Amino acid sequence: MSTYPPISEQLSDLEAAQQEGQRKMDWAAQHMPIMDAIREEFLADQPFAGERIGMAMHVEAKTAILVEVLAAGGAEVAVTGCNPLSTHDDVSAALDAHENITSYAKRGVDDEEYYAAIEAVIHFEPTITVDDGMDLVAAIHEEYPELIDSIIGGCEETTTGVHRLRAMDEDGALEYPVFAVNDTPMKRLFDNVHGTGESALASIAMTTNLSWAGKTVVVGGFGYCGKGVARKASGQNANVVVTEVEPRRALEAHMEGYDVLPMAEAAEIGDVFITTTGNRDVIVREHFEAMQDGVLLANAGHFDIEIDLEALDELAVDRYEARDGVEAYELADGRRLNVIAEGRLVNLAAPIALGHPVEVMDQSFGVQAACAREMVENAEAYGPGVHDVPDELDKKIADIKLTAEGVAYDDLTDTQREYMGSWDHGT
Ligand code: RBV
Repeated sequence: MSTYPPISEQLSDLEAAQQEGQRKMDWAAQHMPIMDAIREEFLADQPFAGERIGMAMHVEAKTAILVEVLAAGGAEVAVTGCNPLSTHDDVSAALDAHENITSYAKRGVDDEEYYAAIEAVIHFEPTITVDDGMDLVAAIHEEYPELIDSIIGGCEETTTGVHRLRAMDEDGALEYPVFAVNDTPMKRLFDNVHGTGESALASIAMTTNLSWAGKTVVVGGFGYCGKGVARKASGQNANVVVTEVEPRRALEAHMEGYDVLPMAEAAEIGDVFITTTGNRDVIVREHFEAMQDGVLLANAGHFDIEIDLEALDELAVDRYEARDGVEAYELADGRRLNVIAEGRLVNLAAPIALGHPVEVMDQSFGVQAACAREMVENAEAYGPGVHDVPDELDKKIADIKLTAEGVAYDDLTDTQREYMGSWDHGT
């Protein structure tokens, strides 16, 4: 058994924390019609009776609703964080109070505690894993391969996790099936684009109390997240510069009307830098050297590797906390470069961060919940490796949301269906 204690054993005023956590969850739940509908289905059908679900996710109010809904479906759940700074301890405490849920998530953990909490979830011997970033899958394969036989499958929330899983799969090292939840239209066209765009900008604005209007905002990467950040920054009257390494994405950004520049040139003119690439070393020493006094540096990618903070630290002659969540690095000539939230996922790790808006997480977690069910009910259809989410299942989540919003849409007629399915209707 793991000796790492659940959150309830780590907080001093537990009751107050549980109450506040529950209040945050009640608010989120009011705006999650998809999760509401799925909860009803799960309560009736009990798809997870006898299953143990292990999760590593950002433990805040919306995620807590997903955890509760999985428990409502009959599962026992153990959960921990997927980022050392994104947990809301009060929400974690409220979850841990649930009869069938154990939460190990805590904000501000060091590396050792972070992995001890992951291990605690693994010791619970999950039959299903739900990851955001693949840390659970990795730890199980590396440290506890004997558990793999009893694991039915997993679900992965984010781009970086799916990327890691596909690399693992290509090496023949992934030994159980995992759904690429991130890659569904219902996830990435909304969560990655609107969710990241809105919440990254909101977190930076709230952390700094500075305006977007008239600023030059440099967006590193024009994937789904980068597109969202660029679009929302532009909507806030910023001048947007995009950096890219992929020619078609660079062209897409150019045709959208953004300036496209190499980072070395963007570094000289940017006021705010936001990385969204999922890759390392996007902003490095030569870029810091070229930057103007007072710039803001933030990362909206999953890991804290996009801005080379070690190099910045070496370059700096002084370092101090300029505001809550803002670390100023002062260079020899007096220029100050301000790093937000330690270069970690800014929309979740800044002190005031709340993660993506509730509505988009309702969609992403709707897909998660449906995928967990699909994995349990049709396990034999999925061998070891990364799997695309069945399209029908993704469409169903969209349909639930449209119904909740009172939006009606058309059906194909039989003639149309026949036409689309045939190849012999030429000129
Ligand atoms: N994300 N979760 C939240 N619970 O508030 N906000 C964003 C939340 C997820 C999002 O789906 C993204 O893919 C992932 O975090 C990156 O770690």
